[in-house]
Amino acid sequence: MVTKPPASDIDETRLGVSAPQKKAVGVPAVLHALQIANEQMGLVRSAQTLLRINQKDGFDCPGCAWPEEDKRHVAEFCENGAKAVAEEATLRRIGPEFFAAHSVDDLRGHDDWWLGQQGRLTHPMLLDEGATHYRPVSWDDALDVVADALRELDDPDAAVFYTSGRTSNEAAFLYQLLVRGLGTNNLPDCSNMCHESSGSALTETIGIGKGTVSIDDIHEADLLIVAGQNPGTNHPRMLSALEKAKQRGARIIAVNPLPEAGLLRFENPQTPRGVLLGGTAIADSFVQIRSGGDQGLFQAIGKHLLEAEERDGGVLDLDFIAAHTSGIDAYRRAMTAVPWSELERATGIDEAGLREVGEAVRTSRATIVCWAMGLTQHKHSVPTLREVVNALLLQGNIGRPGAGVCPVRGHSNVQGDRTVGIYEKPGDDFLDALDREFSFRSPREHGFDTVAAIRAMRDDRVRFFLGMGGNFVSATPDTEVVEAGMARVDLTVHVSTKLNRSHTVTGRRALILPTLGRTDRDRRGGADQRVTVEDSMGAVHASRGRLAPPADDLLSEVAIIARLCERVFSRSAPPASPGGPVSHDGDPERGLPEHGIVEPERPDAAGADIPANVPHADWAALEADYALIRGHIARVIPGFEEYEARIQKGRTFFLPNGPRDARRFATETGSARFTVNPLEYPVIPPGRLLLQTLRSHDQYNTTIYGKDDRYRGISGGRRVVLVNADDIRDLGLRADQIVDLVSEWRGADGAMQERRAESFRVVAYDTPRGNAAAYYPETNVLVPLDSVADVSGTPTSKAVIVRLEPRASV
Ligand SMILES: Nc1nc2c(c(=O)[nH]1)N[C@H]1C(S)=C(S)[C@@H](COP(=O)(O)OP(=O)(O)OC[C@H]3O[C@@H](n4cnc5c(=O)[nH]c(N)nc54)[C@H](O)[C@@H]3O)O[C@H]1N2
Ligand SMILES: Nc1nc2c(c(=O)[nH]1)N[C@H]1C(S)=C(S)[C@@H](COP(=O)(O)OP(=O)(O)OC[C@H]3O[C@@H](n4cnc5c(=O)[nH]c(N)nc54)[C@H](O)[C@@H]3O)O[C@H]1N2
Ligand SMILES: [Mo]
Repeated sequence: MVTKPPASDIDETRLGVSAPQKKAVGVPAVLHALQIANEQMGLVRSAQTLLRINQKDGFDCPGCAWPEEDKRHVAEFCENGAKAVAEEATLRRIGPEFFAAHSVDDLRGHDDWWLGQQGRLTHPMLLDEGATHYRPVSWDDALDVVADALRELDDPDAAVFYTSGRTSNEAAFLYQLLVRGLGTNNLPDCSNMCHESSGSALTETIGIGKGTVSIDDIHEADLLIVAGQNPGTNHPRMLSALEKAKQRGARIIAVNPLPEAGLLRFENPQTPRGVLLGGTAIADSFVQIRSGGDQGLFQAIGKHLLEAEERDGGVLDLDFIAAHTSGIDAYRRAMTAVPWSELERATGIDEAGLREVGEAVRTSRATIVCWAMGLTQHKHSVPTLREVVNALLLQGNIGRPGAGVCPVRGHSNVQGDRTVGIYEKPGDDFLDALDREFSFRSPREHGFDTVAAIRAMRDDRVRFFLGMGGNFVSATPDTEVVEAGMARVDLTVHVSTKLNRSHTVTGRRALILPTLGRTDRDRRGGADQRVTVEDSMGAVHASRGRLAPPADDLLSEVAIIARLCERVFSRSAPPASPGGPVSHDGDPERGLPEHGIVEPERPDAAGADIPANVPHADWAALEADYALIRGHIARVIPGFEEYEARIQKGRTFFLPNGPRDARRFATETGSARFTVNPLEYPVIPPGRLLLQTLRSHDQYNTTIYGKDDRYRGISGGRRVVLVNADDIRDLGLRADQIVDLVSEWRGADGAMQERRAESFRVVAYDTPRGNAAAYYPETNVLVPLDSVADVSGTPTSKAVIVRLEPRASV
């Protein structure tokens, strides 16, 4: 049965627990990174590779989306960037022999750590219906299988096209064109599980779904609030920027249920000070908030500022408020009405503590709020982030130097993917421009996001699934539902660099299409190709790999998609010359599209399996020269003018950002919006805990590099649950005991549902009462599919109600 959880390859009996560390990085981190690099790549390749990370003519680190400083260090990488690179640039290979030796059943019995350790994929592999093993196929045959399945679909909405955020702008743009050319907007992506709440809240309130600060703003800020983020592990290069800000006199406040090492003290291995003097204390204050209490904290900040204005004046930026915002009166009334006692309950922090944070904000000349998953993966994440905006707007802290919102993105090109069209809810302006450029009519009906895609699979409405990178089965919530849903799909296809669980829990037929990663040389059309990516701060730059790819005939993502486009849009289709106008298929009302594009004629009987309405381009030429794809992007998406010229010069360029560039807010009201959001916070039933699922120091999402979480004092294993010592006692448990985690969720029908993750070791940890933490993806099985954030639909990975059940026998 496919839903059988993998046997853990990690021997959890060797798990060790010691005191968490109070500082991050430093020399041990560099040594650890080099050791992993050496194991995977050997010494020469390690040196060649690590020195090119994030250099001007090098490749973009696949580790995270934090931007590069303009003046680069010789080694512009961090421990975890080096691990990400080693994982990709490894010399280990898995070809047809590997798949002949391991049945899919066998592979399914391994965890993501073991699967990832096997090496780079080298050959397209097909799993026939009923077969026990994948078998090698030629690229042509593999792509024919995909194209045939796509042509045979009765309904394009029965196909799902997932994207993970490593895909380059060029590949992503071509991919969304393929999907829209087929007639659907079913483009769920990892962002749906990640920063979607940020996008939703920021678009509503400031008119752009992105952050408004640049790296210079970070350096210039007077106060930085880092909330719901663990940069010491997940964005280590951010610590260098925070250190620099500090040295210029900035104050840093960490808001987190956990005292994360990187936020407390940081040893920068790139400066003598970091190595010799014990580093910089990063956070001036650590606000140990109750999980899910952040909306209360930002309301408290707003309330404090409003009260101070009332009392003394001179606190608010009244000119900014008058010129650029709407809704202040209703917001003021709401903040007056919310009692301090309620804010204390939400945050677990007393009024004096809350006012202290408020004072830090009041006295700051320029404030930035940075955040990540601790703020985005709650039921009330969107209201929480609207409240962040409210607090900043009061002092005009958006669109001036050293101030703004800074959602710190995860995957290295997740922001770029969205910019170039990976979105299930595309806007009409974008689609109109796309249609004009490629002479077709793209679908207007919105598609599935990640959770909607899973529901559709569960309900047997999905015939085809394609994953452009990522590990859909492990990364998504409610693992058992997802795995059962995957098994109902006719054909599942994964374009991947490494083996993962999504290759083992498949549809009736399955394909693995191996591809190039960032570090690999990408030679097409006789030339080395560059790709481009956008960092967390809206800066676009080129990336070029140099390493010999794992196999000679490996195709890039661009090449794979271009060849699919060729097969489904061009083969045996009529010539691309437009015929008479035709109305959009299935919508006779619509008639000629507004922009007056003449759509191609319906093909005759000979081409009856070709959709009538397809994009037109010279697909082979695009594959041979990615600059042509950038040309299309430049014509379709504002801000990419002279894309190629700017990239050729090796420059980084900033995409336009209304709030940052000109305090222009493209919202419904045409101004930045104060909003009223009734206070929400999790209520934990007696005897239960609120579980957050988070990353260890040795993993990249579902890729598990190793078994340690050095800063948190965990070694040799991953099945731990971190619990407050008083809760352990009150629950009648003891530290080191093995328990099952059982989540409790009341379904729409009112019935209580339970989900179970077995055998976790209880570890006493400094976390607020009632809050617990355990690693993802082992705990995804506990997250109910229907437990999603309001508005954004993001799974509530940081808020799962659980009880701990002692296991009868250890
Ligand atoms: N090495 C490495 N780097 C990565 C990744 C990786 O897995 N490994 N993943 C990448 C991706 S895709 C992403 S999205 C980012 C993720 O980066 P993070 O968001 O830093 O990742 P998480 O481990 O989910 O950590 C969430 C943090 O929020 C805190 N937190 C949890 N609940 C709350 C809350 O209610 N309030 C507050 N204030 N804090 C809370 C947790 O204690 C933890 O410190 O990192 C990216 N970079
Ligand atoms: N419980 C819980 N669940 C979560 C989260 C959480 O905090 N808690 N976080 C969520 C977040 S923030 C995110 S972003 C998602 C991540 O979800 P995904 O992006 O789907 O997952 P990853 O683990 O990053 O994907 C790893 C796989 O990507 C493939 N890969 C790597 N590089 C490349 C490349 O260059 N090209 C291609 N084609 N493939 C490549 C490899 O085969 C590798 O196995 O998970 C989400 N799920
Ligand atoms: Mo993410």
